[in-house]
Amino acid sequence: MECRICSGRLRPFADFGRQPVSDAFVAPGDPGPEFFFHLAVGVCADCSMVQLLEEVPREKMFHDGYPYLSSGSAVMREHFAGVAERLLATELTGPDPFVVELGCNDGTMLKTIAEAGVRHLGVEPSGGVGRRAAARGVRVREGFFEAAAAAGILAEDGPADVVYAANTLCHIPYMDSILRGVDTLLRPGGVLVFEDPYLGDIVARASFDQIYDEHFYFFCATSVRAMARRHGFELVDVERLPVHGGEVRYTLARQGARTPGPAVARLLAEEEAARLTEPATLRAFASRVAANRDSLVALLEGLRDEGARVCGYGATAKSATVLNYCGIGPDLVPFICDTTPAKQGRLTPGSHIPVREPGAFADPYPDYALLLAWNHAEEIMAKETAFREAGGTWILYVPEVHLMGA
Ligand code: DWN
Ligand code: SAH
Ligand code: ZN
Repeated sequence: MECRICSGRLRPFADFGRQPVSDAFVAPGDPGPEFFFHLAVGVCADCSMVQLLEEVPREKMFHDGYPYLSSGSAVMREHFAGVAERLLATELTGPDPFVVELGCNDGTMLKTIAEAGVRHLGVEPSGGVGRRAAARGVRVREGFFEAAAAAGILAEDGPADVVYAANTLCHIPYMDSILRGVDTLLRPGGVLVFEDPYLGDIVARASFDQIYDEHFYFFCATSVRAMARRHGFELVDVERLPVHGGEVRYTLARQGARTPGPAVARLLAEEEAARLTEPATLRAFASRVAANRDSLVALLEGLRDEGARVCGYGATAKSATVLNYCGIGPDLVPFICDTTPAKQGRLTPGSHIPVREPGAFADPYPDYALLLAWNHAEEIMAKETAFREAGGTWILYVPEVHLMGA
């Protein structure tokens, strides 16, 4: 197996078996059969990039019916408003600035840029969510970003000051084409800013459900710096972010264009001290994950046997890995409630648990709720205080299986 970044040798370290497309929620009349692939992860012996061993064709994941909406979390809406404000104040201050967002989804970030009257473009292959962005006044180009698309955008709009991507670059195996495209599109002093789940947090918290079809790469400063250099870019800034269970925002500039900030060397040193990308560290992570699976399954089977009422909260893409890897079906979790219209009334991929509207949660409250959207725990627990007041108990499985009751 070859590294998708440098063709180096991949060392596999964790295997989650047969998995479905994580956001392919099954509609009642769907003809089937569902698409499955082998979910396993490895680390490159040469450039240290952690990545999936098998790639799911992009059209199977990102299409008109892609259900995920960035605006589904109040914390994320606030986060992206802050991102936009900061880009406006720091990078978009010249005459007639231009920003391109890759994977703009429903326009949660670019909405603020559009309202400020600044030139922008969202590139979004998933037509349904892209139309939601357009309805908010965001300018959208439907399609996958890659080298050819970049040339088209440059011809139409001219060079960009910033290319921004949140939770999107890690979704794209064909990074060579992406970085060539960014190089085409950015003006000489421009920057690529991207934020994605951080390998350091995934390992520290054993948050194995960050691993699913859409998440192809698991970035850290060490591997991103190596990846950037292959394309004439330099990693000039990193910033840890609390969202989605721990992310890092990376800033890349052309080599020599900006002086790297002190945070880069600090994070690189931290990763080295933790031996973050060494096979022994990653194998230890895999062992903790297997132990967590066993205790989660034992807990849910015990609750079923004693007749407790259980439901799931948040039909996340991440939950596909948990549910299918642990073999959790409707016998252990009879339904999951979720605010996303395109998921409701459907079944979770592979595990076939019905997804219901949020009102189903309190009607009546279950005894236990498995928090599949654990990355939004603070936001969800703050709005669902009545659940615990009514005697309900949350089940979390990150960083290990634990209960949060009254
Ligand atoms: O990287 C990705 C991230 C940004 O979003 C994509 N590959 C796909 C998606 O992953 P996810 O589905 O695991 O993301 P979230 O943000 O953890 O999904 C939360 C889910 O929970 C959504 O379906 C909405 C739902 N939800 C809810 O029902 N009530 C969320 C909140 C905050 C709530 O209060
Ligand atoms: N940026 C949003 C959405 C993340 S979900 C957020 O952080 O909440 C990932 C998004 O990337 C999806 O909307 C998907 O359609 C899009 N995507 C996938 N491949 C892409 C590509 N090659 N170019 C642009 N967008 C892409
Ligand atoms: Zn490599």
